[in-house]
Amino acid sequence: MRYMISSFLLALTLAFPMAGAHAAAEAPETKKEAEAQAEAPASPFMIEKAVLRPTIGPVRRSAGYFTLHNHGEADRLIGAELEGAGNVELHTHIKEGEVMKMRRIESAEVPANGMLIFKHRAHHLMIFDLEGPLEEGMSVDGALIFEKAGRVPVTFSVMTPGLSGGTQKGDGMKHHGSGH
Ligand SMILES: [Cu+2]
Repeated sequence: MRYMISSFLLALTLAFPMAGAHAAAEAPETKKEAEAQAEAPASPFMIEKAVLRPTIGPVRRSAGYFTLHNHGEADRLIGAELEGAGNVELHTHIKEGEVMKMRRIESAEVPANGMLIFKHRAHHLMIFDLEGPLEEGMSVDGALIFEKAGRVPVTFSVMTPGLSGGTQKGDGMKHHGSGH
């Protein structure tokens, strides 16, 4: 964890040191807090609307979306993982003439105190080689991987984004069926 900590996080860190030897000497309440924090390491990110598209028939592919709020310094999303998926790539859509095309991207910028939005027809996660189908209502654990903040766990809900309101306006409800 090499990211710069905000004053809020700094206060937490000072109040509840995570170093095991020190924590062992703390009062029980404080120890509990320290343990809770150790399980879910402090992250400058708040991730919402983490959604995966249901799979279609035998196709073991999906797309993932989320809205990330960054309350810290700038970072870069450099990868993602999903339980039961062989591979997850970062993709974007670019317009070439009249045609929208998908391109793999190596990373995506997370602005300081800003947002990173993955949504239909923009940046999105492409999920390959799923072990089984993704059905509406399922929850799937995964993680987003950042250059500075490291691995940040996230739980995705499987739902059709157009029905969930999980994507931004102007997004279009239509889907061409190939999981993008
Ligand atoms: Cu794609």
